[in-house]
Order: sequence, then structure tokens, then C-alpha cells
Amino acid sequence: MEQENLFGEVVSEDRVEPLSSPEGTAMPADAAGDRAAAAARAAELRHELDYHAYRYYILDAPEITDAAFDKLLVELQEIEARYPELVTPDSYTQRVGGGYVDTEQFAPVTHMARMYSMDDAMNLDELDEWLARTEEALGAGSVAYTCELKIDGLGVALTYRGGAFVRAATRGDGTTGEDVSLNVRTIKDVPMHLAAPALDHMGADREGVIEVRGEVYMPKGSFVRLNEEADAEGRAPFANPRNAAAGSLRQKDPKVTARRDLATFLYAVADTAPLHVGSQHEFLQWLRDAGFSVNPNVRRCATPAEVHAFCAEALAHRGDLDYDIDGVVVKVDSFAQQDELGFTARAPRWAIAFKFPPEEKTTVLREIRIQVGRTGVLTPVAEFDPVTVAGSTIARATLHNIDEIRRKNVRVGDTIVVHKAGDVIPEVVGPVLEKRPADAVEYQMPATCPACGAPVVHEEGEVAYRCVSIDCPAQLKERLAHWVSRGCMDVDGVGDELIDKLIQAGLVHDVSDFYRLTVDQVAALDTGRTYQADNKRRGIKAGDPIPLGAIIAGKVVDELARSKAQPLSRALFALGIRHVGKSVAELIAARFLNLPALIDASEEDIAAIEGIGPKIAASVKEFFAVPENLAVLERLRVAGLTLEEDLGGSGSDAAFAEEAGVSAELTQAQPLAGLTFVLTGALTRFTRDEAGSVLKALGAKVTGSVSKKTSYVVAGEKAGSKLAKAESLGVPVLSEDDLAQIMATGEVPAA
Ligand code: 3BA
Repeated sequence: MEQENLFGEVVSEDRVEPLSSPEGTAMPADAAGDRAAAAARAAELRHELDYHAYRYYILDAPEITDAAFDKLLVELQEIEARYPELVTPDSYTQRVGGGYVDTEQFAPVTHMARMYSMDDAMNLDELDEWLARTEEALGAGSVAYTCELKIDGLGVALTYRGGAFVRAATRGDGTTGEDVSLNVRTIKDVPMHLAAPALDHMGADREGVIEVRGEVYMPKGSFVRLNEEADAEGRAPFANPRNAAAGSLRQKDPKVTARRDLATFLYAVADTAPLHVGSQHEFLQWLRDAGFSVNPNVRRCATPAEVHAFCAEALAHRGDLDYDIDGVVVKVDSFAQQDELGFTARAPRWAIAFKFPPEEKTTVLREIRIQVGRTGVLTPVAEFDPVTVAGSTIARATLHNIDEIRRKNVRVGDTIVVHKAGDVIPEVVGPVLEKRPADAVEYQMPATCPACGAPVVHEEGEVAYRCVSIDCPAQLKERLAHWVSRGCMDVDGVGDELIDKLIQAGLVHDVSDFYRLTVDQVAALDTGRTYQADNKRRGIKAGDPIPLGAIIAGKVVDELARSKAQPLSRALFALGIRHVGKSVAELIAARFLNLPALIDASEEDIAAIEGIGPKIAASVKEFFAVPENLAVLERLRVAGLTLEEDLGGSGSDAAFAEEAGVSAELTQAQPLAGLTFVLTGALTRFTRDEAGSVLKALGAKVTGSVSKKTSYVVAGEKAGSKLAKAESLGVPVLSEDDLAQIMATGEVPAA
């Protein structure tokens, strides 16, 4: 079946042959023709990339593998490198910040029409007043409302001309904002082209300029991770996801923004006329049809009571969302009714922001405790009397560093206000100064490490205080915990408690010791609990310590063994090298592919990687210059850790392809990307599953039924109806020998 994509095109899965590169240095005879062909192919690739990005980021339903997507991107980059004049600002390649100079960044931009503010309703009474006024003005019972969540992000305006992305600007003062195009382009859910259904709906107006508006935000999870990284590296954290989003959007280097995981929700437009829609809910559908991210939690409400119900639900589910909301926006749905109401000097009369009450509590700060992180950074943590905020009890919050303590002006003994930043992270807001005890003193960082007693170092110009001792047990514990954590080696079942016991028992001194643990050693560890009664048969007396036991120990050892296959990037991040976070580790691993190559690399080699600066390169080199670190790495290698990066397709397919003798270079090159295969009949040398794995490892899609979109059918013995169908549709048929040739060369022989 032919399928139309969002851009109104029939998507063909058949690969359009990439342009061959011009031979030699002589000007090709038909240069103009080549250029025209390149332009056409570039346009096609841009549409395909947009479409697949939409499937991935908006619909969460990708049709092709990441590798196949990258392949399309690389092809477009190659064309644009050869013909720089073909680069357009809406090209997918411009998302990664490639090749753009930042001279125009943050230039002032005047909005097409004013971006108004909104009036606030600070409580239900104020909301009711607005609803009553609105019903009165428009006729009671004749008004429908569209209720939206009020996303706590940053207002932005996105401009499109003729359906193509032109520019993005911050809201600024509502009249003029700042040009943040380079950074917004890196936000994956922002379409570079409006999709066909929305454009078609605009008729002749599709050629004009439109400016859609919405919110850029940072998901809570990304915010938490970003701040954990900041703490570990001794950098100042962001106060909440909104500030983190603002900071990320105002980055000078778009590559930094690209790594920050920003996202958008759109909800307004400068001028509704060209869209040919009559209400807010129709407009939101238009935005979805155009390929924008629109918050799914919206509801058209026919009565004030329904509006109330929506607000109550939103408040109740606030904590379940992966983004921060600070209220509900209620809008009169019909544009005709909106026009009737009009605007005040600063805001539309047809909309109101119902603000959620801030979740703040007061409590008493009992102690500031110092936590020693894996990099030796001393982090002060506020310990206060437990209070319930936003549905959970909190009793501690990080104060990050001494500068934050000074800025917040909190002292032990103070009555303090606490809340949850971004709805998730407990945070001390500040002291209630009237209640400060007379004897409360300003906090001082300790001179020695509370975990090991070594002197604490405070470098000029840094906010962090560090314990630089090699054998600080607190650092060891944190390093071990980091190694096994989710984003690192991902070892299930090794928690803080077990790590404590392993250290106490003297079984683990560095991460390589994890891999020498035996089931017996782990099984014998004390759980800290004791038997309640005698058990003569097992020789147990009441009061004897209960050991961990062989079942749990077996799982722990298995899990550790399983983690040996983690790629180099995971291990690099897990080692806890200063300034090497997850994304930096991925960049480094992708460049060097294995540990020996990385150890051999010079500081310049490392700094030459796109996105990696001299500070990171120096820190990596420093790490590998320490003999103890190299010794740990050697022990890891001996223990059987792979420590290699696999850039090709899905793990198990790639592994099988390797076993079947397909070279790693071939798997990595993904020569079959964009092609669809169907296997039929009995093969002699492989099972169909195995052959399928190999084809997938080489980038192909393997499906079960033959259609016009099928690139090739591989037919074995006794192939039946599928072979007949291929022949009737003119789909080329390959033999098992042809398959062997593909595996050896990556090329499909002429059928
Ligand atoms: N809807 C913020 N303003 C919003 C179009 C109006 C409006 C908002 C909104 C004025 C949200 C003021 C800044 C602005 C675009 C002006 C929303 C949200 N609607 N859902 C009624 O989720 N934060 N903010 N932005 N124009």
C-alpha cells in the first residue's frame, strides 16, 4: 500500500541513489545539471529528515533506525558541503549548529504582532470572577472555553515563510525579543517545515509569513541530571527547569544547547486569519497538523463547572508530568467571541491564567551536613525537620556550595521556607529572618574532610571545596555507586548498602574489584539482621547474623558479569573523569572506539573532537597519566570488560553479523540503509531469522510481506506466493548466493 506522509508526498522506501561525487578535479561537463540534481536531492532529503524527525520526536513512532536516519543526514551534509550555496536555514543540517557563525545571535527581533501578557487569577474566587464577567459579556451559557496547562517555560515566537522555518525569538518585552534561531533549531521537536495538511488548509495564504508562539521548556528529568552534573563538577546549579531552559536557550554555542534536551509546546499565533480556523481548539489541531508539539492535556469545556474540574485535575496530576506547570490557562474558545471581548492595555480579556498556589512550607534548619562526592567535592546539605510538600515528605535539601549558603543567607537554627524546585527537587528558599535565634552563626566550610580527615582544598576562583585524598572512603563509595548506576554500567541490585558492606569487608577497593567478586564472598556478607529463632538442622542459633545468601549473591555476580559488555562510552562516563559527562563520553568513544586508542591519543587529538574543548581534553589526559588509574583499567581488561564502542545498528543483529563473518566496517557503513527486504522460502546456509539479522545489521529493513515498496525479495527453496507477488510487481529477486555476496561486499548484485 502506498502511504502519504505528512508532507503530502508518497513515501517510497526505495532508496534514491545518492549522487556520485564528481570525478577528478576537472569541472564536470554538465555542472549545471549536476547542481540541479543535487538541489533536487537535497530538497528531497530535507523533507525525509523532517518527516522522520516528526515520527520520532512528535509521534514517538519512528519508521527507520537511528543509523538509517544518520545516513540520510550525512548524505545531505555531503551535498551541502559540495554546494554550500544550497544550504538553507531550514535545512535539517542546521539543527546541529554546523557551520554557522554566531554574529547574528541575540540580535533584536520585532514580533509580527505584540505578544501580550495574561491576567492572573491567584485563587478560585478570582477565577470565578473572570468566568462570571465573561459569561455576562457574551451571554450566560453561550461560551465554551479551551483549558490548557500553563507550562512554566520560556515564551518564544517561531516564524515561518511559505511553510519553511525562518527564525525564532524570545518573547522579550512582548514587542521585541532576541534572535535565538541557532539555538531553537537544535530543539528536535521544532519542525523546519510545516506539514501539508496544515498548509493545504491555508489555501493561497500558505505562501505568507506566520509566527506561532509557545513555550520552550526543559523536562524535569533532564533538569535533575543537569544539576547533578553541575554539582559533581563544582559548577553553579540552575534553580529550576525554567532557568535551566533560559540558560540553555541563551548559550553562545548552539552545540551546548543541542545537548540540553529542550522541548516545546505551542499554543498561540500572531495572526489567526491565514490559518482559516475559527477557534482555539481548531487552532490547536492546526498546530498538530503542521507538525508542532502541542500539549495533549487540553480540554474544551462548555461550562464554568467543567473549567473548575479541569483545574482540579491539573493540580492533582501536576506531579505526574515530566515538565513543570504553574497553573491552567483558560481561553474563550471561539475567535469571534474573543474579538468581541478584545484586549486591555496589557492582556487579552478572553484569557486568564489560573495560578496554582505555591507549595511552600516553613520548617527549622537543624544541621548543615557535608557530603563528599565522587570527585571529592564537598557539598553542604541542609537537614531540617520533616515537612510535607507537594505530596511527599522532605527532610533535606542540597545547598550546593558555600556561595549558595551566603546568597540564601541561611544559618543553622533558622526557621526556613522550603519548596520543590521544578516540582521535584527539595530546595531551601530562604530564612524567616524575624525568627532567627540570637546565637545563630554564619556557616563555615570545614577545613578537613569529614570522611577521611584530609585537609580540604579550595582553589582560587572556584566555588568548590575539595577533598583531594586518594583514599577517602566517601569518594570511593560514591565512585563505586556511580560505576554501577543506571546511565553508567547499569548493574541492577548493587545499591548503596551493598557497596558499604563490600567496602567494610575489604572486598572492593576500586571498580575493578567488582569483577573479582565470587558468589561465596558476596553470599557471606552480613545483612545486619539476625535470626530470631534456632534452626538445629541448619546449625543456626537465634541471634546469629543473617548472611546475604547465595541466591541474591548469584544475581549480583551475574549482573556484574553482564555489565562487562557495556560500550566504551558507558565506562568512560562511569570512571568519573572530571568534566566527562554522558554526552562528552559518547563523543570521545565515537572518535577513538577502543581504550588503547584513547590512551594513546594526545591532548590535541582529544581537543580536536567537535564539541570538546581544551579543559575537557586536559582533564582526560590527566586521568590517563595517573599510573593507578591505568592499573585499574588494566585490571578491568583482564577481568574481560570489552571497553569498545559499537557504532553500528542494533546490538544483537550486529553481534550476529560479526559471527557470520560480516566485517565491522561494513556494519558501520550501513550500506543497506533505506532498503527493504523480504525473505521467503528455505535458505540452506542460514535460518531466515539469521539472514534477517545480517540484513538489519547492514541497515536494511526486513518485513514480512511484499509490496511496491519492497526493494528486494530473497528467495530460497520452495518459495511460493511471495515470490510470485514479487514477480508480478516487478520487485527484483535475489538468490542465497546473492545474499552471501551482499554480506561480503555490502553491495547488492544486479538481479
Ligand atoms: N497559553 C502561555 N499567553 C498562553 C495568547 C495568550 C497566551 C501566554 C500563554 C496571550 C503557557 C503570555 C506570553 C505569550 C504567546 C503571549 C499558554 C501558556 N496564551 N498555554 C492568551 O502554557 N505557558 N503567555 N505567549 N503570546
